[in-house]
Amino acid sequence: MGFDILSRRSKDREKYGDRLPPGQKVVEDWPVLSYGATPRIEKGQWRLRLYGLVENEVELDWEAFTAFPSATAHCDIHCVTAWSRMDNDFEGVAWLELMQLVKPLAQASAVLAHCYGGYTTNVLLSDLNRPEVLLAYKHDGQELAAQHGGPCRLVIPHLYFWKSAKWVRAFEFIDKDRPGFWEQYGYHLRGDPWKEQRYS
Ligand SMILES: Nc1nc2c(c(=O)[nH]1)N[C@H]1C(S)=C(S)[C@@H](COP(=O)(O)O)O[C@H]1N2
Ligand SMILES: [Mo]
Repeated sequence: MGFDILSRRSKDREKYGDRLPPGQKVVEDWPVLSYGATPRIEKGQWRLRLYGLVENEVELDWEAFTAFPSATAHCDIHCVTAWSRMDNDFEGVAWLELMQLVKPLAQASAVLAHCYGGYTTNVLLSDLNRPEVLLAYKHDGQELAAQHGGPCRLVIPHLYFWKSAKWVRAFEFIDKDRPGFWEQYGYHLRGDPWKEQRYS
């Protein structure tokens, strides 16, 4: 019933106040939202490539990737389908750590994330270059489950969660923002939940 949803939303609002973006409701579980099947990638086969408009293109294997110091982010996540999951603890490698290694060129303004399984999403460098943005391999103290993007996913807490690419395998540095998978189907190019940038 519509009334139930409305009263639940106002309870969420009472509990979380400004932490809850407009139009969102809190869930206690963690829904799985994947387009297509879950790719299964062994850590031994896993590679992460950073290429395009950078000084140093690199390809990291699991050992090289996990040799970077680990960073944590305590955050809420907001799906464009209107659920929010509060108080997540992610652990992984800080995006900014990798930027010190690859050094994006001045003309790079955005990135296209490419995933195992074919999914892509575009993100501005200005949205990625923030200390809480991680390439996460753990969630709430556990190894990231395959359906949630394990062994490694992007986590960008301040944008709708479709930007947080699961099973990420490459970042392509580009000069001009170019729509990824959902963006080509009408999702907003940026996806700020506070501005309700759901569709374009
Ligand atoms: N590779 C890949 N990444 C993806 C998706 C996907 O289908 N494939 N779905 C996106 C969407 S729409 C959301 S809401 C979140 C869901 O993450 P979860 O399944 O861990 O909740 O992952 C995002 N990242
Ligand atoms: Mo989503």
